[in-house]
Amino acid sequence: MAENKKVALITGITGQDGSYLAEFLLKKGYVVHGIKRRASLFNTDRIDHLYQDPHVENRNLILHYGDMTDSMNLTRIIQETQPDEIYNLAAMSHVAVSFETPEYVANADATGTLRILEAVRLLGLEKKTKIYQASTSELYGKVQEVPQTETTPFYPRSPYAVAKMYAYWITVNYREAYDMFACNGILFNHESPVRGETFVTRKITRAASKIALGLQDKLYLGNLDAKRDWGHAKDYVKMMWMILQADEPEDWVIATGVTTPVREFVRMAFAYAGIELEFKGEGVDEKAYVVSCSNPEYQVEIGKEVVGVDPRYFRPTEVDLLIGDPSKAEKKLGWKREYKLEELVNDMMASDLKLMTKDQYLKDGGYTIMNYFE
Ligand code: NDP
Ligand code: GDR
Repeated sequence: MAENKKVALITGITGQDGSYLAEFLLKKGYVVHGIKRRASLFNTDRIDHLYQDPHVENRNLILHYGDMTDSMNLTRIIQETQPDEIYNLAAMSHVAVSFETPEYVANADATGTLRILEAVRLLGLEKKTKIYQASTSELYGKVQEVPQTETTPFYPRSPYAVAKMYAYWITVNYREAYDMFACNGILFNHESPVRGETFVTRKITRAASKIALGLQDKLYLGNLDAKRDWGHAKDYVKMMWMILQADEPEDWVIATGVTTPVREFVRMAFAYAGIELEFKGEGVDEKAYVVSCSNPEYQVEIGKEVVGVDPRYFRPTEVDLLIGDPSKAEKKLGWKREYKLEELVNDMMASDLKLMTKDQYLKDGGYTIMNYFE
Protein backbone atom coordinates (compact mmCIF):
# COMPACT_ATOMS: atom_id res chain seq x y z
CA MET A 1 0.00 0.00 0.00
CA ALA A 2 1.48 3.33 -1.12
CA GLU A 3 0.64 5.11 2.18
CA ASN A 4 2.84 2.67 4.16
CA LYS A 5 5.88 3.33 2.06
CA LYS A 6 8.71 5.46 3.36
CA VAL A 7 9.17 8.74 1.53
CA ALA A 8 12.60 10.10 0.59
CA LEU A 9 13.47 13.45 -0.96
CA ILE A 10 16.77 13.64 -2.86
CA THR A 11 18.27 16.97 -3.83
CA GLY A 12 20.78 16.48 -6.66
CA ILE A 13 18.94 13.42 -7.99
CA THR A 14 20.28 14.02 -11.52
CA GLY A 15 23.90 13.76 -10.31
CA GLN A 16 26.13 10.70 -9.97
CA ASP A 17 25.20 9.86 -6.36
CA GLY A 18 21.57 10.96 -6.72
CA SER A 19 21.00 8.50 -9.54
CA TYR A 20 22.53 5.52 -7.70
CA LEU A 21 20.74 6.46 -4.47
CA ALA A 22 17.36 6.80 -6.21
CA GLU A 23 17.80 3.34 -7.72
CA PHE A 24 18.83 1.92 -4.33
CA LEU A 25 15.85 3.46 -2.46
CA LEU A 26 13.33 2.44 -5.13
CA LYS A 27 14.56 -1.16 -4.77
CA LYS A 28 14.01 -0.82 -1.01
CA GLY A 29 10.38 0.14 -1.65
CA TYR A 30 10.60 3.88 -0.98
CA VAL A 31 8.59 6.56 -2.74
CA VAL A 32 11.37 8.80 -4.06
CA HIS A 33 10.96 12.50 -4.76
CA GLY A 34 13.80 14.28 -6.50
CA ILE A 35 14.64 17.91 -7.19
CA LYS A 36 15.94 18.71 -10.65
CA ARG A 37 16.98 22.04 -12.11
CA ARG A 38 15.43 23.51 -15.18
CA ALA A 39 18.02 23.37 -17.98
CA SER A 40 17.84 24.29 -21.64
CA LEU A 41 18.54 20.66 -22.57
CA PHE A 42 17.34 17.44 -20.90
CA ASN A 43 19.55 16.78 -17.88
CA THR A 44 18.05 13.50 -16.65
CA ASP A 45 20.32 11.06 -18.54
CA ARG A 46 21.50 9.36 -15.35
CA ILE A 47 17.96 8.61 -14.13
CA ASP A 48 16.18 8.01 -17.44
CA HIS A 49 16.27 4.25 -16.80
CA LEU A 50 14.13 4.88 -13.69
CA TYR A 51 11.53 6.95 -15.56
CA GLN A 52 7.87 6.36 -14.70
CA ASP A 53 5.08 7.72 -16.85
CA PRO A 54 3.62 10.77 -15.03
CA HIS A 55 0.14 9.80 -16.27
CA VAL A 56 0.22 6.56 -14.31
CA GLU A 57 -1.12 6.63 -10.73
CA ASN A 58 0.93 5.56 -7.67
CA ARG A 59 4.31 6.42 -9.12
CA ASN A 60 7.30 5.79 -6.89
CA LEU A 61 9.61 8.32 -8.54
CA ILE A 62 8.42 11.92 -8.80
CA LEU A 63 10.56 14.85 -9.94
CA HIS A 64 10.07 18.48 -8.92
CA TYR A 65 11.69 21.54 -10.44
CA GLY A 66 13.78 23.37 -7.89
CA ASP A 67 17.03 24.98 -6.89
CA MET A 68 19.16 25.10 -3.76
CA THR A 69 19.22 28.89 -4.01
CA ASP A 70 15.42 29.23 -3.73
CA SER A 71 14.13 28.97 -0.13
CA MET A 72 10.45 29.19 -0.99
CA ASN A 73 10.73 26.48 -3.60
CA LEU A 74 12.55 24.12 -1.21
CA THR A 75 10.10 24.81 1.62
CA ARG A 76 7.10 24.15 -0.63
CA ILE A 77 8.53 20.87 -1.93
CA ILE A 78 9.28 19.65 1.61
CA GLN A 79 5.79 20.67 2.74
CA GLU A 80 4.16 18.86 -0.19
CA THR A 81 6.22 15.68 0.07
CA GLN A 82 6.46 15.38 3.92
CA PRO A 83 9.61 13.24 3.60
CA ASP A 84 10.77 10.71 6.21
CA GLU A 85 14.32 11.18 4.91
CA ILE A 86 16.03 13.99 3.03
CA TYR A 87 19.32 13.31 1.25
CA ASN A 88 20.91 16.68 0.53
CA LEU A 89 23.23 15.84 -2.35
CA ALA A 90 22.76 18.93 -4.53
CA ALA A 91 25.86 21.08 -4.83
CA MET A 92 28.18 22.77 -7.25
CA SER A 93 30.61 19.92 -6.66
CA HIS A 94 33.65 20.77 -8.80
CA VAL A 95 36.57 21.99 -6.69
CA ALA A 96 38.45 23.73 -9.53
CA VAL A 97 35.29 25.50 -10.78
CA SER A 98 34.57 26.75 -7.24
CA PHE A 99 37.57 29.08 -7.52
CA GLU A 100 35.80 30.73 -10.46
CA THR A 101 32.30 30.89 -8.92
CA PRO A 102 32.93 31.28 -5.16
CA GLU A 103 29.83 33.33 -4.34
CA TYR A 104 27.49 30.96 -6.13
CA VAL A 105 29.09 28.00 -4.36
CA ALA A 106 28.54 29.65 -0.99
CA ASN A 107 24.89 30.20 -1.90
CA ALA A 108 24.14 26.73 -3.28
CA ASP A 109 26.40 24.53 -1.12
CA ALA A 110 26.47 26.40 2.20
CA THR A 111 23.28 28.49 2.46
CA GLY A 112 21.43 25.84 0.44
CA THR A 113 22.00 23.36 3.27
CA LEU A 114 20.72 25.91 5.80
CA ARG A 115 17.59 26.36 3.67
CA ILE A 116 16.81 22.64 3.89
CA LEU A 117 17.38 22.45 7.65
CA GLU A 118 15.41 25.60 8.35
CA ALA A 119 12.51 24.49 6.13
CA VAL A 120 12.24 21.23 8.09
CA ARG A 121 12.24 23.21 11.35
CA LEU A 122 9.72 25.83 10.21
CA LEU A 123 7.37 23.12 8.94
CA GLY A 124 7.49 21.40 12.34
CA LEU A 125 9.02 18.24 10.84
CA GLU A 126 12.03 18.07 13.22
CA LYS A 127 10.86 14.81 14.78
CA LYS A 128 9.70 13.20 11.54
CA THR A 129 12.31 14.03 8.91
CA LYS A 130 15.86 12.66 9.07
CA ILE A 131 18.49 14.56 7.09
CA TYR A 132 21.66 13.30 5.39
CA GLN A 133 24.19 16.01 4.48
CA ALA A 134 26.74 15.23 1.74
CA SER A 135 29.94 16.29 3.47
CA THR A 136 33.34 15.70 1.97
CA SER A 137 36.95 14.73 2.55
CA GLU A 138 37.82 18.12 1.01
CA LEU A 139 37.12 19.49 4.52
CA TYR A 140 40.48 18.04 5.63
CA GLY A 141 42.35 20.00 2.94
CA LYS A 142 45.88 20.74 4.07
CA VAL A 143 47.19 17.59 5.71
CA GLN A 144 46.82 17.67 9.51
CA GLU A 145 47.00 13.91 10.14
CA VAL A 146 46.66 10.65 8.21
CA PRO A 147 44.58 8.62 7.93
CA GLN A 148 41.77 11.13 8.35
CA THR A 149 39.01 10.24 10.85
CA GLU A 150 35.85 11.82 12.30
CA THR A 151 38.07 13.77 14.73
CA THR A 152 40.75 15.05 12.34
CA PRO A 153 40.73 18.89 12.28
CA PHE A 154 39.46 20.61 9.13
CA TYR A 155 41.60 22.94 6.97
CA PRO A 156 39.60 23.64 3.78
CA ARG A 157 41.57 24.64 0.68
CA SER A 158 38.94 25.85 -1.82
CA PRO A 159 35.73 27.92 -1.91
CA TYR A 160 33.93 24.58 -2.35
CA ALA A 161 35.48 23.13 0.79
CA VAL A 162 34.85 26.30 2.81
CA ALA A 163 31.17 26.26 1.77
CA LYS A 164 30.93 22.57 2.66
CA MET A 165 32.49 23.35 6.05
CA TYR A 166 29.61 25.73 6.80
CA ALA A 167 27.18 23.03 5.67
CA TYR A 168 28.88 20.48 7.95
CA TRP A 169 28.67 22.67 11.04
CA ILE A 170 25.15 24.00 10.44
CA THR A 171 24.02 20.37 10.23
CA VAL A 172 25.71 19.61 13.57
CA ASN A 173 24.25 22.78 15.06
CA TYR A 174 20.65 21.97 14.03
CA ARG A 175 21.08 18.48 15.44
CA GLU A 176 22.24 19.87 18.79
CA ALA A 177 19.95 22.90 18.95
CA TYR A 178 16.68 21.33 17.78
CA ASP A 179 17.29 17.65 18.49
CA MET A 180 17.01 16.81 14.79
CA PHE A 181 18.21 13.54 13.25
CA ALA A 182 20.70 15.32 10.99
CA CYS A 183 23.96 13.61 10.02
CA ASN A 184 27.07 14.27 7.97
CA GLY A 185 28.57 11.57 5.80
CA ILE A 186 32.19 12.66 5.26
CA LEU A 187 32.66 10.84 2.00
CA PHE A 188 36.01 10.47 0.29
CA ASN A 189 36.17 10.52 -3.53
CA HIS A 190 33.85 8.03 -5.13
CA GLU A 191 33.55 7.39 -8.83
CA SER A 192 31.59 5.28 -11.32
CA PRO A 193 30.80 4.97 -15.01
CA VAL A 194 28.40 7.95 -14.60
CA ARG A 195 30.92 10.20 -12.83
CA GLY A 196 30.88 13.76 -14.21
CA GLU A 197 33.15 13.95 -17.26
CA THR A 198 35.40 16.70 -15.87
CA PHE A 199 36.43 14.93 -12.64
CA VAL A 200 39.88 13.43 -13.06
CA THR A 201 38.97 9.71 -13.05
CA ARG A 202 36.29 10.00 -15.72
CA LYS A 203 38.40 12.40 -17.75
CA ILE A 204 41.11 9.72 -17.74
CA THR A 205 38.86 6.74 -18.57
CA ARG A 206 37.15 8.65 -21.39
CA ALA A 207 40.47 9.77 -22.85
CA ALA A 208 42.16 6.36 -22.50
CA SER A 209 39.20 4.81 -24.33
CA LYS A 210 39.28 7.43 -27.10
CA ILE A 211 43.06 7.15 -27.51
CA ALA A 212 42.80 3.34 -27.73
CA LEU A 213 40.15 3.69 -30.44
CA GLY A 214 42.11 6.33 -32.36
CA LEU A 215 39.57 9.10 -31.63
CA GLN A 216 41.90 11.32 -29.56
CA ASP A 217 45.66 11.96 -29.68
CA LYS A 218 46.58 13.11 -26.23
CA LEU A 219 45.26 13.65 -22.69
CA TYR A 220 46.24 16.79 -20.78
CA LEU A 221 46.05 16.71 -16.98
CA GLY A 222 47.11 18.90 -14.04
CA ASN A 223 48.73 17.68 -10.83
CA LEU A 224 49.70 14.01 -11.32
CA ASP A 225 51.12 13.76 -7.79
CA ALA A 226 47.83 14.38 -5.95
CA LYS A 227 46.74 11.30 -4.00
CA ARG A 228 43.11 10.34 -3.53
CA ASP A 229 41.20 7.63 -1.67
CA TRP A 230 38.92 6.43 -4.48
CA GLY A 231 35.88 4.17 -3.91
CA HIS A 232 32.86 3.14 -5.99
CA ALA A 233 29.72 5.32 -5.77
CA LYS A 234 27.52 2.21 -5.56
CA ASP A 235 29.14 1.22 -2.25
CA TYR A 236 28.88 4.77 -0.92
CA VAL A 237 25.17 5.47 -1.55
CA LYS A 238 24.30 2.37 0.44
CA MET A 239 26.17 3.93 3.34
CA MET A 240 24.14 7.17 3.04
CA TRP A 241 21.02 5.13 3.72
CA MET A 242 22.65 3.18 6.56
CA ILE A 243 23.63 6.45 8.26
CA LEU A 244 19.95 7.44 8.47
CA GLN A 245 18.95 3.98 9.80
CA ALA A 246 21.47 4.17 12.69
CA ASP A 247 20.17 4.36 16.29
CA GLU A 248 21.65 7.81 16.87
CA PRO A 249 22.38 10.76 14.54
CA GLU A 250 26.15 10.97 14.12
CA ASP A 251 28.84 11.96 11.60
CA TRP A 252 30.68 9.26 9.67
CA VAL A 253 33.83 8.91 7.55
CA ILE A 254 33.30 6.75 4.46
CA ALA A 255 36.48 5.77 2.63
CA THR A 256 38.49 2.78 1.47
CA GLY A 257 41.66 3.41 3.51
CA VAL A 258 43.82 3.16 0.36
CA THR A 259 45.35 6.17 -1.38
CA THR A 260 46.62 6.31 -4.97
CA PRO A 261 48.32 9.05 -7.04
CA VAL A 262 46.54 10.39 -10.14
CA ARG A 263 49.49 9.08 -12.25
CA GLU A 264 48.78 5.51 -11.10
CA PHE A 265 45.09 5.84 -12.01
CA VAL A 266 46.21 6.85 -15.52
CA ARG A 267 48.47 3.82 -15.74
CA MET A 268 45.68 1.46 -14.60
CA ALA A 269 43.13 2.88 -17.05
CA PHE A 270 45.41 2.46 -20.08
CA ALA A 271 46.47 -1.00 -18.83
CA TYR A 272 42.82 -2.10 -18.99
CA ALA A 273 42.98 -1.47 -22.75
CA GLY A 274 46.27 -3.41 -22.95
CA ILE A 275 48.34 -0.23 -23.31
CA GLU A 276 51.46 -0.02 -21.15
CA LEU A 277 52.75 3.49 -20.38
CA GLU A 278 56.09 4.89 -19.28
CA PHE A 279 56.20 8.25 -17.48
CA LYS A 280 59.25 10.49 -18.03
CA GLY A 281 60.15 13.98 -16.83
CA GLU A 282 58.95 16.03 -13.86
CA GLY A 283 56.37 18.73 -13.06
CA VAL A 284 55.03 20.50 -16.13
CA ASP A 285 57.46 18.54 -18.33
CA GLU A 286 56.16 15.13 -17.28
CA LYS A 287 54.84 13.01 -20.16
CA ALA A 288 53.69 9.45 -20.68
CA TYR A 289 54.63 7.36 -23.73
CA VAL A 290 53.24 4.09 -25.08
CA VAL A 291 55.64 1.21 -24.38
CA SER A 292 53.51 -1.64 -25.73
CA CYS A 293 49.99 -2.48 -26.81
CA SER A 294 48.87 -6.05 -26.30
CA ASN A 295 45.34 -5.65 -27.67
CA PRO A 296 45.32 -6.15 -31.45
CA GLU A 297 42.00 -4.22 -31.70
CA TYR A 298 43.78 -0.99 -30.79
CA GLN A 299 46.34 0.44 -33.21
CA VAL A 300 48.32 2.66 -30.86
CA GLU A 301 51.78 3.65 -32.10
CA ILE A 302 54.65 2.48 -29.83
CA GLY A 303 56.57 5.47 -28.45
CA LYS A 304 53.64 7.85 -28.94
CA GLU A 305 53.26 10.63 -26.34
CA VAL A 306 49.71 10.21 -24.99
CA VAL A 307 49.69 12.12 -21.68
CA GLY A 308 51.04 15.59 -20.89
CA VAL A 309 50.68 18.21 -18.17
CA ASP A 310 48.82 21.49 -18.72
CA PRO A 311 49.23 23.99 -15.84
CA ARG A 312 45.72 25.26 -16.68
CA TYR A 313 44.47 22.37 -14.55
CA PHE A 314 46.55 23.29 -11.49
CA ARG A 315 44.53 24.73 -8.59
CA PRO A 316 45.43 27.90 -6.68
CA THR A 317 45.52 25.77 -3.52
CA GLU A 318 45.64 21.98 -3.76
CA VAL A 319 44.71 19.09 -1.49
CA ASP A 320 47.77 16.84 -1.73
CA LEU A 321 46.86 13.71 0.17
CA LEU A 322 43.58 12.11 1.22
CA ILE A 323 43.32 8.76 2.95
CA GLY A 324 40.34 7.99 5.13
CA ASP A 325 39.82 5.64 8.03
CA PRO A 326 36.32 4.11 7.75
CA SER A 327 36.66 1.89 10.84
CA LYS A 328 33.86 3.63 12.78
CA ALA A 329 31.35 2.93 9.98
CA GLU A 330 32.65 -0.60 9.55
CA LYS A 331 32.43 -1.44 13.25
CA LYS A 332 29.23 0.38 14.26
CA LEU A 333 27.17 0.08 11.08
CA GLY A 334 28.69 -3.05 9.54
CA TRP A 335 29.51 -1.25 6.29
CA LYS A 336 31.39 -3.38 3.75
CA ARG A 337 32.68 -2.37 0.32
CA GLU A 338 32.27 -4.54 -2.74
CA TYR A 339 34.64 -2.72 -5.09
CA LYS A 340 38.45 -2.48 -4.96
CA LEU A 341 40.20 0.27 -6.94
CA GLU A 342 41.10 -2.09 -9.79
CA GLU A 343 37.45 -3.16 -10.10
CA LEU A 344 36.37 0.48 -10.14
CA VAL A 345 38.83 1.29 -12.94
CA ASN A 346 37.71 -1.79 -14.88
CA ASP A 347 34.03 -0.86 -14.49
CA MET A 348 34.66 2.68 -15.73
CA MET A 349 36.89 1.58 -18.62
CA ALA A 350 34.49 -1.14 -19.79
CA SER A 351 31.69 1.41 -19.87
CA ASP A 352 33.69 4.17 -21.60
CA LEU A 353 35.14 1.85 -24.22
CA LYS A 354 31.59 0.82 -25.08
CA LEU A 355 30.43 4.44 -25.13
CA MET A 356 33.33 5.57 -27.32
CA THR A 357 32.74 2.72 -29.76
CA LYS A 358 29.52 4.54 -30.61
CA ASP A 359 31.61 7.62 -31.45
CA GLN A 360 33.77 5.44 -33.67
CA TYR A 361 30.70 4.29 -35.65
CA LEU A 362 29.59 7.91 -35.98
CA LYS A 363 33.05 8.96 -37.17
CA ASP A 364 33.13 6.11 -39.68
CA GLY A 365 29.68 7.27 -40.86
CA GLY A 366 31.03 10.76 -41.58
CA TYR A 367 29.75 12.58 -38.48
CA THR A 368 31.88 15.06 -36.53
CA ILE A 369 33.01 13.76 -33.13
CA MET A 370 32.71 16.34 -30.39
CA ASN A 371 35.73 17.21 -28.31
CA TYR A 372 34.14 18.55 -25.15
CA PHE A 373 35.69 21.28 -23.03
CA GLU A 374 37.37 19.51 -20.11
P1 NDP B 1 27.36 15.74 -9.10
O1 NDP B 1 28.09 16.97 -9.49
O2 NDP B 1 27.39 14.55 -10.01
O3 NDP B 1 25.81 16.09 -8.85
C1 NDP B 1 25.43 17.28 -8.23
C2 NDP B 1 23.92 17.40 -8.29
O4 NDP B 1 23.53 18.65 -7.69
C3 NDP B 1 23.34 17.40 -9.71
O5 NDP B 1 22.09 16.76 -9.70
C4 NDP B 1 23.15 18.90 -9.96
O6 NDP B 1 22.17 19.19 -10.93
C5 NDP B 1 22.69 19.34 -8.59
N1 NDP B 1 22.82 20.77 -8.36
C6 NDP B 1 23.91 21.55 -8.49
N2 NDP B 1 23.64 22.82 -8.17
C7 NDP B 1 22.32 22.85 -7.84
C8 NDP B 1 21.44 23.86 -7.42
N3 NDP B 1 21.84 25.13 -7.29
N4 NDP B 1 20.16 23.54 -7.17
C9 NDP B 1 19.71 22.27 -7.30
N5 NDP B 1 20.51 21.26 -7.70
C10 NDP B 1 21.80 21.55 -7.96
O7 NDP B 1 27.89 15.35 -7.65
P2 NDP B 1 28.02 13.90 -6.98
O8 NDP B 1 26.80 13.13 -7.26
O9 NDP B 1 29.35 13.34 -7.28
O10 NDP B 1 28.06 14.30 -5.43
C11 NDP B 1 26.87 14.42 -4.65
C12 NDP B 1 27.15 15.28 -3.44
O11 NDP B 1 28.16 14.70 -2.65
C13 NDP B 1 27.62 16.69 -3.75
O12 NDP B 1 27.09 17.54 -2.75
C14 NDP B 1 29.13 16.61 -3.60
O13 NDP B 1 29.66 17.87 -3.26
C15 NDP B 1 29.24 15.61 -2.48
N6 NDP B 1 30.44 14.78 -2.46
C16 NDP B 1 30.81 14.07 -3.58
C17 NDP B 1 31.88 13.23 -3.53
C18 NDP B 1 32.32 12.43 -4.72
O14 NDP B 1 33.46 11.95 -4.72
N7 NDP B 1 31.48 12.23 -5.72
C19 NDP B 1 32.67 13.06 -2.29
C20 NDP B 1 32.16 13.82 -1.18
C21 NDP B 1 31.09 14.64 -1.26
P3 NDP B 1 22.50 19.16 -12.52
O15 NDP B 1 22.47 17.72 -12.91
O16 NDP B 1 21.39 19.97 -13.08
O17 NDP B 1 23.85 19.79 -12.68
P1 GDR C 1 38.38 16.41 -6.22
O1 GDR C 1 38.18 15.60 -7.58
O2 GDR C 1 38.92 17.76 -6.43
O3 GDR C 1 39.15 15.51 -5.30
O4 GDR C 1 36.86 16.58 -5.72
P2 GDR C 1 38.84 15.76 -9.01
O5 GDR C 1 38.62 14.47 -9.69
O6 GDR C 1 38.37 16.99 -9.70
O7 GDR C 1 40.40 15.96 -8.70
C1 GDR C 1 41.15 14.96 -8.02
C2 GDR C 1 42.64 15.33 -8.07
O8 GDR C 1 43.10 15.19 -9.42
C3 GDR C 1 43.88 16.32 -9.74
N1 GDR C 1 43.91 16.53 -11.20
C4 GDR C 1 42.85 16.87 -11.95
N2 GDR C 1 41.55 17.09 -11.63
C5 GDR C 1 40.71 17.39 -12.65
N3 GDR C 1 39.40 17.56 -12.36
N4 GDR C 1 41.11 17.54 -13.94
C6 GDR C 1 42.42 17.35 -14.30
O9 GDR C 1 42.77 17.49 -15.46
C7 GDR C 1 43.32 16.98 -13.27
N5 GDR C 1 44.64 16.69 -13.25
C8 GDR C 1 44.99 16.41 -12.00
C9 GDR C 1 43.25 17.47 -8.97
O10 GDR C 1 44.13 18.57 -8.86
C10 GDR C 1 42.93 16.77 -7.65
O11 GDR C 1 44.04 16.80 -6.82
C11 GDR C 1 35.94 15.50 -5.81
C12 GDR C 1 34.54 16.10 -6.02
O12 GDR C 1 33.64 15.06 -6.28
C13 GDR C 1 34.09 16.85 -4.78
O13 GDR C 1 32.73 17.25 -4.92
C14 GDR C 1 34.21 15.92 -3.57
O14 GDR C 1 33.84 16.61 -2.40
C15 GDR C 1 35.63 15.40 -3.45
O15 GDR C 1 35.97 14.71 -4.64
C16 GDR C 1 35.77 14.42 -2.29
